[in-house]
Amino acid sequence: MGVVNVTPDSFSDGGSFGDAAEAIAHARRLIGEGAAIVDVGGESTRPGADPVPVQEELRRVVGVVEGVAALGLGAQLSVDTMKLAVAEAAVEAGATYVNDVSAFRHEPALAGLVADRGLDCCLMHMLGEPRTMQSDPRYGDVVSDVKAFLEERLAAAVAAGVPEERVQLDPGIGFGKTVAHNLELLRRLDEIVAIGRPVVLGTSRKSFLGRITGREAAGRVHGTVATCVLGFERGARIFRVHDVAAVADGLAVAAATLLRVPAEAPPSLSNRASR
Ligand code: HH2
Repeated sequence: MGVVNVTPDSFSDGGSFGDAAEAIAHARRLIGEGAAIVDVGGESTRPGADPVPVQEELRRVVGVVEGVAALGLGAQLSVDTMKLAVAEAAVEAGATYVNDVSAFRHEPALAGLVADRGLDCCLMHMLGEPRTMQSDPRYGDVVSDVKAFLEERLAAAVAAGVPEERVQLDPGIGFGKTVAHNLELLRRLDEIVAIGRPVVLGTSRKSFLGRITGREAAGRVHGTVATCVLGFERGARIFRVHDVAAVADGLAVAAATLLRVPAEAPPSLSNRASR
């Protein structure tokens, strides 16, 4: 899953693709590098971020989703939003996947849209909300707590009519978590995988990698690849990343080693071969 942030303030690439044409070109590049899903977002969720008004988020997102759909490159289009109105407009523009970091808590009616339109969705764990989530997050056992939360949100989505097969789950790396919490989740990711739904992992360029390597966001690509390979080994299968080419190489090697997937044609890279 390649990240396309159409925001002035995202933590690692804010302002890089604020213009729709640049964002569409970036999406094309990510698909060419092997992304099977493109995740378009118009609201930063970095720690301390302020909410974006719905009209502004619509303005940022809809034209980009439309433009990427018009490329006809076959990648699935995801909208990264907590807002029903933004998801509805993105779906009209061609999105078939809703990535909601609030897991349908911000606007529960989002579950109805996913159910009615037969969409895929990602439900993510977050402690608190972006503005305050990094101030002293605490858990009993972080993995058990995140797992219980995701099981509850999966049940809520199913109760709202979303087929279980449409739901993917994400432990929410960096969303109300210390460095130790993030590493514990990564180390024991198999316990989240055991819920039985595909697990999405979003470690890309995040600050815990900076705390370990001493690098700024753009220099965290090698650390990102390490986390994706560790996550793959523990059963995660969708990786939300900024640096698709590097991660796709890491995952191709991991898949060839662990799954004996033929080295020259891993499914995750079939896009790359043909574009
Ligand atoms: N992380 C971010 C945003 N959306 N969605 C899922 N499912 N999982 C994640 O880990 C996740 C996410 C934050 O990263 P980014 O989009 O690069 O930054 P920002 O929120 O500042 O735009």
